Amino acid sequence: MQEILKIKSIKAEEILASNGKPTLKVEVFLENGISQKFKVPIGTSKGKKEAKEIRDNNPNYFLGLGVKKAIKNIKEVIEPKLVGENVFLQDKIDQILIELDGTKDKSKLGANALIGVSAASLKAASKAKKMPLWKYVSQIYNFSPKIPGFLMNFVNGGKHSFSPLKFQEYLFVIEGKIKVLERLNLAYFVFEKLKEKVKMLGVKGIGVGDEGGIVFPFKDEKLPLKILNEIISSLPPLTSHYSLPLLGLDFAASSFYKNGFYETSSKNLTSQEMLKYILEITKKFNLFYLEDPFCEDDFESFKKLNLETKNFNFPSFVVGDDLTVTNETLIEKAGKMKAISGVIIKPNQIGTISETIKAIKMAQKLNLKIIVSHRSGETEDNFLADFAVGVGSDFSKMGGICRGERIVKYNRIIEIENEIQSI
Ligand code: 2PG
Ligand code: MG
Repeated sequence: MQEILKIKSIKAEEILASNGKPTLKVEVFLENGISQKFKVPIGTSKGKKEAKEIRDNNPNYFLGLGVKKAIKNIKEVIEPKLVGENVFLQDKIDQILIELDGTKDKSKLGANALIGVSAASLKAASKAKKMPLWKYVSQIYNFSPKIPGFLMNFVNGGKHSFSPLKFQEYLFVIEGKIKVLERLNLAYFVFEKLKEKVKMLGVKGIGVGDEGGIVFPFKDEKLPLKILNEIISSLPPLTSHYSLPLLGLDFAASSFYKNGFYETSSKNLTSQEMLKYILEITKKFNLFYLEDPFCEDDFESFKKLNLETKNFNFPSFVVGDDLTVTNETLIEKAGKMKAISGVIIKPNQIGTISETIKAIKMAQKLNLKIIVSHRSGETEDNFLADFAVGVGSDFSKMGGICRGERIVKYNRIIEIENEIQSI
């Protein structure tokens, strides 16, 4: 018999995300007095097919970025319909949200309003069941929970920093074979060495980008790869039992694709030339992970790259983010045409938890690696850590070993590792 616990009320407030922009904090209250909050993250390099967040466009208030309209939608449209609904029926709650909005891209009520309510409901339900969130997610959606590998951000370029680098993220890949604190120990070592090496190049001040990586002060896209590879080969002996960490890139290529060309540091490249360039750096620097290597409409180039990397003698994943935007249909398209071998999952790209789950199930069915990811504008909410574990993701992207809103997620993963072991 399905247990019933009704939603009593929903509160929504304006707070700030890590980039200073307003976002929503949504709290769902249940009839037994339990409540849970979710703080909504914000993307910067967004896919054009992502669900749309609603902003106020009042230039005198946070330069138009206020979210009072989204809050009004929760109070006036969403709350009246969800009060009295059973919090344990997540799919039904999300279906009501989807129908109330009625648009394909969630632009009527706002994806920021919808994901706020959807995720806060999920958190409240897990609290009511007295279960950690990761466990609740794995049980209701039938996943095998696991601690994912880490894709940690060490250098921030593109739209995530003031760096002249065109590529957005230089990632350090730590597979899920060693304990979380050992991984963080490795990451700390690499981050400190990286800062030392960059200083040795004559740089006086080193900034931190949106996701906790350094703001690299040079435009040469290959230089961070060269430096990071040098550091990896000098890692201390404690890692000898572990297959060497590798590097990855989130190119976020749509952000430097202009008028049919990829504008790299040295020259403007056609898609074919970009493919050659990516293959060259992938081989040279042993790149394990290639996210959004082409612009978000170019499924064909993704496919060519995915095919070529299969011939390499080391694993290399081609991953869709802006290409697939956590959308079940786009993931199915990209997966079936073999354009990708992994997929980024971000709940606010699609707008509800149950649609996110559908996207994950589709990716699993097509044998794609699942990477649960933060956004560049994050909050102190650690939801993502539980969610990544609960859906049994292969990897998580939660930022560098720097900035509080990234560290809270790693700290939660440390706790979850202990929770999983004690079961
Ligand atoms: C990405 C994300 C997170 P944003 O492109 O993968 O790293 O960035 O949140 O700005 O879309
Ligand atoms: Mg990305």
